[in-house]
Amino acid sequence: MGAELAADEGRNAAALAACRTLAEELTEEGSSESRYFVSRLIPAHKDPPYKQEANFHSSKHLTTEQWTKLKSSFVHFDDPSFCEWIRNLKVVPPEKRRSCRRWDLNIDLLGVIEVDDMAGVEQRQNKSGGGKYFFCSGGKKKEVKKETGLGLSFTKDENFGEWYSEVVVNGEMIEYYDISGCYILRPWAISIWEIMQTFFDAEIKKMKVKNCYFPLFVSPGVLQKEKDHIEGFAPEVAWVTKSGESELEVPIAIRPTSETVMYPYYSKWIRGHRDLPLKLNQWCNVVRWEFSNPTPFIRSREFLWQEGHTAFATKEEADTEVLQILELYRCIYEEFLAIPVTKGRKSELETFAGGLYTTSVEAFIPNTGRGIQGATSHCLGQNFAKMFEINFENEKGEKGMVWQNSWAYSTRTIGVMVMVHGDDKGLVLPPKVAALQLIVIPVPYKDADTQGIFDACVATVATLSDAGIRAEADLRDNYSPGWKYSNWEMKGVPLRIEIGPRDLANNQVRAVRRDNGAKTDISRVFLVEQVKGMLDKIQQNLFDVAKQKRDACVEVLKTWEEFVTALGQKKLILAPWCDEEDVEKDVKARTKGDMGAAKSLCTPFEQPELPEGTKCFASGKPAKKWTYWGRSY
Ligand code: 87F
Repeated sequence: MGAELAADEGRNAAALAACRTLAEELTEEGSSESRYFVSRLIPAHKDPPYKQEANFHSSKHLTTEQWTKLKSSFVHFDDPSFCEWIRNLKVVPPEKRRSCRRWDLNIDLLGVIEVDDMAGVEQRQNKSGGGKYFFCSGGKKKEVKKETGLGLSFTKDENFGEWYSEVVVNGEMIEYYDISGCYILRPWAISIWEIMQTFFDAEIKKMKVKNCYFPLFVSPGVLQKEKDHIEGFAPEVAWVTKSGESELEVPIAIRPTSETVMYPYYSKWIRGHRDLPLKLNQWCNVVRWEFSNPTPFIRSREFLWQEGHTAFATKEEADTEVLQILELYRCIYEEFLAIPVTKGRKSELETFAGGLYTTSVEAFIPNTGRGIQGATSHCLGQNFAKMFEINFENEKGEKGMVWQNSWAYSTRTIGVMVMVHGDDKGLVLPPKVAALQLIVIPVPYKDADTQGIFDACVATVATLSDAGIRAEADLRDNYSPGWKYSNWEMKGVPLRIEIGPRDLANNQVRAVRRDNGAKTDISRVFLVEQVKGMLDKIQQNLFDVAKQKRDACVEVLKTWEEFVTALGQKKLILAPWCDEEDVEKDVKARTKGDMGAAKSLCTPFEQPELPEGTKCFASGKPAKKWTYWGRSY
C-alpha cells in the first residue's frame, strides 16, 4: 500500500513537472498568461477526469464528438497522451475575445472552440441527457456521470463522495490546489468561518480568554519534549529541511498543534497564584500530513482552527471550563450550523494522549453512516505541567502545579454543514452562517417596466439591509432569471426573492425557500418582519430535519449480533459497555475491513437508565455505561 502510494506520488509529480514545462514552453515565462495557464492547468491536471471537466472550463465547450475523440486519445491524466493534448492547447489573449472577462484557453486540437465566460451556461449546454462516459485509469470505460438535470453530476444518495466533491467546488466554497490534501478556501467558505469566529471569539472574551499568536515553526527539541503525546502523531508532522538550496542544520517542524510551542512560555510566565488563571487562545492554521483519503474541510493537510490553552490553580476550575467551552461548541453546531450534536466523554482509547480526559461534540452523517468528531475540549490534568515545569506558589507560599485545559474547533465544521444540509441542487446554508441570507432576482418580461422592476429590487435590498439582513440583488444582465435561480441554489442562499411585473403591480415580492422550495407572496409593506420570520423558520427547519434524520439512524442495542447487523446498516449505535480499553480494541479488531473499523464515538453525558445486570454488548461483562459506537471520519 505504502509503495503504491509512493509510486502514485511519483507519477503525479512527474506529470505535474511535465505540465509546468509545457506551460512555460507555450507562454512567455513570468507573464500573466503564463501564470494564468499554470494556475488553470495544474489543478486541472491533478484532478480525476470528471473534475477536470468541472474545473477546467474550456473542456466544457467540447461537443460530444470532440469528447469522444479526446477520450479515445488518452486513458488517464498521467498518460503521455494527456500531455500531447495539453500541448495543443493555446492561450488566447483576452483582447481577442470580446465577451470574455478573464483569460481562458482555446482548444484547437479538436477544432477551434470559442470561449466565453459563462460557467453556468456551459453546464446547461452540456446536458445531453443520459449517462456520460469518461476516460479513466486502466483504459476501462466506466460510467461515472449521470445528468441529474440540476447542475450536479452526482446525487447525494447515489454517490455521496463525488456529490460532496462537486458541491464544495460548484458552490464556490473551495478550489482544488496542486498539493494533495490542500485546498483554497474561497470567500463563500471564509465568510461562514468568520461568522462562527465572531460569535466564539466574543464568547471566550466574556470568559476572560485573551487572543495571542505563537509561531508556526517548532524546534525539534521542543516538539519531542512531551514524548507520550507526540509519539503516535509523529508521522503526521511536516518538516522544513531546506532554505533555498542549502540544507538547514536543524530541521524545523510545522505546528500540528501548539502545546509544545506554548507551554515553555507558560512555565516562564506563571510564577505565583496571581498569574492564574492564564487563558490564551489563538486563531491559526496547523499542518498535519495525513495519508488517508483527504477530503475538503473534513480531512485536509492544512486547516484553520482556534486552539485555546488555559492553566488554573485548581482542578475544579479546569473542569468547569471544559464544559463551558463544550457548550459553546454545541452552540456553534446546533444554533449556527443547525446540526444536532451529542456532548459526551471520549473513551480511554480515544482520549488525547497526554491529557486527563477528553470531551467532545459528536455529529453524524446519515448518508455514510459515519460519526464525526465536531470539536474537542480536553482537561489535560497536570501532565504537561510536569513535563514543562509549570509551577506556581499559592497564597500560603506552598508550591503547586497548574491544571490545564486545551480545546479546539476547526474548519471541519463547514464540511459537516455541507454534508448534513446539502442536497441535489447544491449547498444549503443555514441563515445564521450564510454570507448572503437572501438574493433578490429581477424577473423582467418583454414589454414590462424593466427599470421599475430593477428599482424595486434595489429598494428591497436597501430595506432589508437596513434591517440587518444580509441581502443582495443579482442585476447581471447577461444571465437569465432561471440561470440565476440555479446558481444561487447551488451556492445555498437560504431565501430568494423574485420580483416580476405582476409583483410590481401588486406591491409584493415572491419569496422562495432554499430548504424546502416553498413559495410565498409577501406584501412589500410587511417585508422585513416576514423575511425575518422566514429566515428563523428555515434555520429551525434545517435543524429539525437534520435531527429527524440523525435520530432515525440511532439504534439502541444490547448484543454483538445486533451490533454487527446495525453497523452494516450504517447505524449510529448506542450500546451498554463495560468501559474496558481491551474490549474497545477487540471491537476494532473484529470489525476491521474495507470500510474501516467501528470505534466508540462518545459516552453521552445524558445517559439513559442502565438497569442492574445489563451486560456489555461486546464482552458480556457487567455494563457500566451507554456509549455511542460506529464508523467515523
Ligand atoms: C498530529 C501531529 C502531532 C492531534 C496531531 O485537540 C500532534 C498532534 O497533538 C496532536 N494530531 N493532536 C492532538 C491535539 C490535541 C489538542 N491540541 C490543542 C486538541 C485541541 C487543541
